[in-house]
Amino acid sequence: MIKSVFQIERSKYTPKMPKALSGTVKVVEGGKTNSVADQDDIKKFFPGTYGMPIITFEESGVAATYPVLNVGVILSGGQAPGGHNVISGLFDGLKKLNPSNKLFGFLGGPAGLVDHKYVELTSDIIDEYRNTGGFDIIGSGRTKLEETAQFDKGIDICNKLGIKAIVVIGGDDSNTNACVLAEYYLQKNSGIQVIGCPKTIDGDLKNEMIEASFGFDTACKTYSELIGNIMRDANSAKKYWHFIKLMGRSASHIGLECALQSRPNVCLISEEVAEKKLTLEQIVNDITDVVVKRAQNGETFGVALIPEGLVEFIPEMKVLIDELNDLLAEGHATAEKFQNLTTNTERRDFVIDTLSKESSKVFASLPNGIGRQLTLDRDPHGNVQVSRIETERLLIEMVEKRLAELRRGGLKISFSAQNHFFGYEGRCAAPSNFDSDYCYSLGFVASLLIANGKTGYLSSIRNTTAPAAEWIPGGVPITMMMNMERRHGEMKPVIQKALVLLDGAPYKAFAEKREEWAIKTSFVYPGPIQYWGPSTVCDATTKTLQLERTK
Ligand code: FBP
Repeated sequence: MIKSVFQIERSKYTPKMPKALSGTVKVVEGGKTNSVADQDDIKKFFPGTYGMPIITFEESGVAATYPVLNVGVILSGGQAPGGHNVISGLFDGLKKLNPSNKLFGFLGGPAGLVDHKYVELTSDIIDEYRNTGGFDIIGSGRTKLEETAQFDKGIDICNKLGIKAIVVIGGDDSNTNACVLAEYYLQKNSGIQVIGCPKTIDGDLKNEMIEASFGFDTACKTYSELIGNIMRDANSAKKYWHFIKLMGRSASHIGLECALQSRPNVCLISEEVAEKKLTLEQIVNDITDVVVKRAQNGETFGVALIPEGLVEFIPEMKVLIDELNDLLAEGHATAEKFQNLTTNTERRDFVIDTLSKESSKVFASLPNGIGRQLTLDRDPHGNVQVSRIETERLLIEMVEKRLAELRRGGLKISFSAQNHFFGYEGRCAAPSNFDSDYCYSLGFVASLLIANGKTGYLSSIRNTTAPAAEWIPGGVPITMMMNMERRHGEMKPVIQKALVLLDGAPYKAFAEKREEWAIKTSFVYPGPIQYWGPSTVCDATTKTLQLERTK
């Protein structure tokens, strides 16, 4: 593999670790735990793994020996910076426990476990990937592990390779599946443990015990750098409004964090849109107001941040999307009819005729391109692929329309817009110091959870706004994060997604300032992630984490 000068130097970085992990550790168990909601139901689904205690690892100073064990690792879902460090931390942790331990990587995500595609990860391979972005060491995928036939195929390959534990590096859906797998393997007495690691740039796998999902830090810093650059360009040329859609399938954490870092003129928060039941028209009118006020101050430019998941939070769009999901659901007669139509016009007309009156009106009011994007295939979890819906273009078009109306009433202002989508640019960036350190420790802790016989746990590192030496390593039972939710028409136990809290410190900090930022140009230019230099720059955590932890 040909490496850039940066990669060569960065590969020498030694992730900082909690002091508690420097020698041998002892397990300290807390009290029994409960799920965040629906305790009776969750208990029924997870009789073996429900109620387990929270675990903390503390320095023991007592030498310990561990029997040889083989472990399998899976990268699941979207890429997030730091995944390679989770794997290198896991590898180093296993080798420290017993140099004869082996780590196998299942290829291409959960499908690798089912299809028996794997590679043994040796130090030669691991060393190539230390402190690098991406998931290319073994690849990732979105195959859902949910059927017992898949679980049993997993047992076959684990038995063949002598694997005693599987580590699933994934988001809320993947770790929900990891917990189901842990329970199944426990009930079957298979002797295979399952441990999860909290991954996703979206930042929505977090709670009291999991302070952040890895990748969020690097992705937000990367987007904020780009947003800052665009702001400076906007402020120099003074002729464009830039509408920037930011990744985050559902929650608006990324948009909010980037807003706190860069101070845009507009930043929509999907959770607020849902809470206030704002219509698309109201959203457009609000943005137009800012455009007009700024133009009247002579500032015919601006930056608006749009969360990727917005459309699903606008009440009338949510109803429309739910209806489209049913209409296009696999096996439904309407889906078959839709697929058999050949032209876009036929498909659009069919959808308009089949939807309820209200949704049909909403669908018909959307530009053709957006309508088409809303009918594209769903992901394996049944979600609309919001990254393929050009909400930023939709909003530009609608603001232009609204301004045309105002111009007819005599208003004289110009508006010229550029659209951007920042998503994939940030998902595989070289992990920041925070993500390099955090991920390495998460992987290392996973090896300790395994060595101590745990299953159904998520690897956890707490106290993350303190220097890494003071971080608290441990494990949290996955069942503790679960509640019951309707999925594909059925109530299912799932990890509760962490949306932006409107009474949370990050949102409040933004809401307090946004009116000022809207009218008065207050841009901040965060600049690129720094890997060498003063710790105040290199080790800074996200503003979200700082605000949440100082509440
Ligand atoms: P995960 O939840 O699996 O981490 O994925 C996050 C994400 O990057 C979202 O922000 C985005 O909507 C989605 O993946 C895009 O999916 P894909 O990679 O399949 O295009």
